[in-house]
Amino acid sequence: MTQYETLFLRHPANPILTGKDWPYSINSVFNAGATLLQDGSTLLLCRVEDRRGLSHLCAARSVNGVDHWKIDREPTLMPNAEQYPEEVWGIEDPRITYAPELKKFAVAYTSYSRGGPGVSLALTEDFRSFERFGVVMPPDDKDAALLPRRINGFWALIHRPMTPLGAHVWISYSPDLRHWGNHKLMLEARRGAWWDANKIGMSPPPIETSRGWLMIYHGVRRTPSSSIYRLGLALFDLQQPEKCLIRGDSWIFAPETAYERQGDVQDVIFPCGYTVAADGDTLNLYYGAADSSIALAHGSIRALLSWLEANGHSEHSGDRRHR
Ligand code: BMA
Repeated sequence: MTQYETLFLRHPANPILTGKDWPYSINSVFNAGATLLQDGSTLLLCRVEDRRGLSHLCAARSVNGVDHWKIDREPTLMPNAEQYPEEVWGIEDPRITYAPELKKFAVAYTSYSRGGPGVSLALTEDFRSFERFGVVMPPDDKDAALLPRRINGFWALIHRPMTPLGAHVWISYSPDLRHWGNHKLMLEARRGAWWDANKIGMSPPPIETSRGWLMIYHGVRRTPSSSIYRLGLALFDLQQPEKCLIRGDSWIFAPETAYERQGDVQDVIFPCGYTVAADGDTLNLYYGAADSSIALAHGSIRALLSWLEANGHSEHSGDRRHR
């Protein structure tokens, strides 16, 4: 039997955070955004679901990014339906990007409105106070993250609008983070039997490498019994991020362990954040497992890029067999 290469290794302490660790009563914790703080410690902005079913965000900090988490005693960012009606059913799945120009972290998250999920944006310096921008992409849209710097003078937001033709990844541009336009299709869900047919979305924010923006994205395979969330890779041009340079054919990481296969939603791995270790190569990928806990897996950026070279194809080859 062909042996597939292992690109992500699960941490033996998985799951590293569950609802039992929380200082207040919750249902579950999953899908956390991640970033390194100035002192080298790790911050996770976790999606916490309460027993009403509504989510808010809560920060957890750890020196080594694995254990001894210091979790905020109270929710860090609560939905504020009075001022932001789009948050009436909660806020979910934050992705964090540090923008050196602003000297601030940009948090793109899903606001769950009566009209469906939309994308909201907030800026923060310390994950204690937040400047909310409200909805930047109306429903139905989610899986968003800001690129860390302007591209040709414009901020760029990657997101996943739902269309009658499927759920594909798009990128949009803005001069001021408030007015968005120049929308471009970035990565299309494949069709038919593919693991990433019909519905895909960016997982954590893209990773900037010398060869391009490396995107870890999820593909949702609908089966008669469930939906399976798996991860794949694609690489995009640094100066023109809507241009896909290489796309991997097979998925590279999938639900396998008990905590990924069983939980509130079975067969889901859902990373919203990563940190890069001091060696500049080791990737610490934080992912929600079965919508019930947070887990950690390690990979190597170099290994992901070589795998793509060997197992991907150019989206511009005109070869439509892959669609
Ligand atoms: C997606 C998102 C994620 C969730 C996943 C599985 O659509 O809503 O928050 O983890 O479904 O339920």
